[in-house]
Amino acid sequence: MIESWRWFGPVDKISLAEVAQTGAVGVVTALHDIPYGEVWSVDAITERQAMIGRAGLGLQWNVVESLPVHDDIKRGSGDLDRLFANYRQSLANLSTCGIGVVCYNFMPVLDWTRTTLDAPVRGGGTALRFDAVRMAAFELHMLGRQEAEADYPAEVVAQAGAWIAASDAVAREALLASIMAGLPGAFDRYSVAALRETLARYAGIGHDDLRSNYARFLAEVVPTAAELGIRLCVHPDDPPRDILGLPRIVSDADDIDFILQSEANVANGLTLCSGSLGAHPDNDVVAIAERFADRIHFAHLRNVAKEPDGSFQEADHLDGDTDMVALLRVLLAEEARRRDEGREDADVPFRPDHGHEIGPDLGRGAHPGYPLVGRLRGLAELRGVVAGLQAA
Ligand code: DNO
Repeated sequence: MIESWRWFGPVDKISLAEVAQTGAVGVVTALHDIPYGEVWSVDAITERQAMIGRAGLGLQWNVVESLPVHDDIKRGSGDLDRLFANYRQSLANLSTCGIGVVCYNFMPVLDWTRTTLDAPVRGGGTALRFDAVRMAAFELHMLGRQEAEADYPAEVVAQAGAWIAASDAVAREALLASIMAGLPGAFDRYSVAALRETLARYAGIGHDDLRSNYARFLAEVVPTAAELGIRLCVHPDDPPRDILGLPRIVSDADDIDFILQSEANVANGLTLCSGSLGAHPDNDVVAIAERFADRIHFAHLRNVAKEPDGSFQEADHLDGDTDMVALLRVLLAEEARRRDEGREDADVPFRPDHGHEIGPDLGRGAHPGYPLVGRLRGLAELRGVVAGLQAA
């Protein structure tokens, strides 16, 4: 397992020196300032590599997260030939620079979505939370999407009405900002009105349409990735369910099976995100990891605790609903299998995904979910489990 750390580039509040202090050796990053759909040039990539290398800390950019897929590709309209060509060119440039693992997602419009960025945890820390009542309040009463009533239990709909009635403008603004916080780049933060317009562009696009647009994307880029020796790895939907009336198609084992079979090449792989998959009540994350082990090129390790109404909150890395020890056992067994085959990609890069804000994290203003100490706690715990399993 290659201990890695997500770093958002020069804007990150956490320095590369601090990343090195965590013990991680891999840096997971992206060129967030390049607009979606444009080519990542060799110059831009090497500049970022030099920045990471220049620090002289023994760090290396080992995973791209993410090379974003333009929304036109997801919607299946627009100048797709240009977008596919650009994506292939970016892959070629990354390969020229020696970077071989590329994560992306196929979530329409938004990326990961939470309603609360500062849910209190023991001792005064904070955690990310998806609250079904607040999400319903947003959809029904801020966005005005009446159809959303069918997406929530009656009890949640009623509580959403109460939440909105008791809320003030500040609370509603904070809810919107929390929902938008998952978008990593400098682009595409929506106001309620802009979000409504963007959602309208998906009218009539259902699961099957999105799946066929996805299959087309894979057919366009996987052969190039395979030739270049790049391993693509899709990140699951977070949360793994439709939201805002948008279809989501990377949520469970059936979805993953469809994706991996649609281009049956190892270059078409999966980011095993235990937290995203673990938020679905029917997903057995350990079983999913076992089933698709040979296509896992990258792992995001974190945990969530689910609640009966569809809410969930991010738990400590070894706590929550997924048995992290069992999951690591599966990943280590897969690495051993690859090693036996003499494969160069035997070691799976992983990063401690998200973390609570604790101690000195509070008030430091790191990217939501990405504080230093909370993630370091996760990394240290995961490192301990790996060492224990390897010694057993
Ligand atoms: C959340 C992240 C995701 C991920 C993208 C990949 O913290 O894991 O935002 O980077 O979905 O494209």
